[in-house]
Amino acid sequence: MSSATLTELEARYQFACEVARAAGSRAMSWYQQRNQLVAEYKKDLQDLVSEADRNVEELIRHLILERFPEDAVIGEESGGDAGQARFIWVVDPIDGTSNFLSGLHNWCVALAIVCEGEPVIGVVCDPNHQEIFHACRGKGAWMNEQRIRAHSAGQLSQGLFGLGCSTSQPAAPLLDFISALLQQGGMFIRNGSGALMSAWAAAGRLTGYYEARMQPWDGLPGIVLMREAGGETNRYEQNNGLTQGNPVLLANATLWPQINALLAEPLT
Ligand code: 2AM
Ligand code: CA
Repeated sequence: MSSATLTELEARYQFACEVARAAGSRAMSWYQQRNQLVAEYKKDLQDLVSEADRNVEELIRHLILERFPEDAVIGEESGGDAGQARFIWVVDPIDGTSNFLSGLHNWCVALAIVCEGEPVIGVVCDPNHQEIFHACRGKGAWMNEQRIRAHSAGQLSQGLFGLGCSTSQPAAPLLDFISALLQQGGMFIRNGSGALMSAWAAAGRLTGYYEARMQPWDGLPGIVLMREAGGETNRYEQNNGLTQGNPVLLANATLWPQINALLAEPLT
């Protein structure tokens, strides 16, 4: 466990929520004028970015470094270097950019803080619904002022299970997983924002969430949220997950092994 003191964590936890709200509000102003934005492509035609992503990330970086100059910030759009910093902020200014540019309301600002290799704070801000999901190690998981908990389902056939995918991963294993889930009487949903769906899983709206690979900036907030919501996660930190990304499987302790058993390569 990291050596972060309560004071260090509390100061950053409160501030992370403030930054996420400010970023959510800035992103919302861009969203309301989205017709003026030009979509640009990163790795392929499904991997989008625009001026809004870069501008919101710049705002987040500026706010964090003004308040905590000794911390490091790593962002999806502008990268960054952790250096020797004890607290590393990992930032996705807009998770769900494709939705954002298409006028679909499922997108969010996602932030996480890692201290000495441990993800300790996770925040997901959804300004379209005035919801902020937040968690800090040892303090539970919350949506606005309300405590949230993982879904209580005991069987795969209950509720909606969240799935994420992108062109970075092969289709066949995902199709096999979906097929196995449906054959067990389960049902899935994909909304196009992995960080937001993970937060919904932590809030018990979904029975869980799976994605074959999530980058740290969209994966880490849900990892912290689900752990603090009383659910299970895979060991996302292993094999350089904090810098390179890893698969993500979130669910309650009863469902987690049942879902994991449906994967061609079960997780640990
Ligand atoms: P983004 O909106 O921050 O780019 C959409 O399917 C989900 O996958 C979103 O969380 C999106 O994040 C992410 N995503 C989109 N393109 C991706 C890619 N090439 N590699 C990994 N994740 C990607
Ligand atoms: Ca993004």
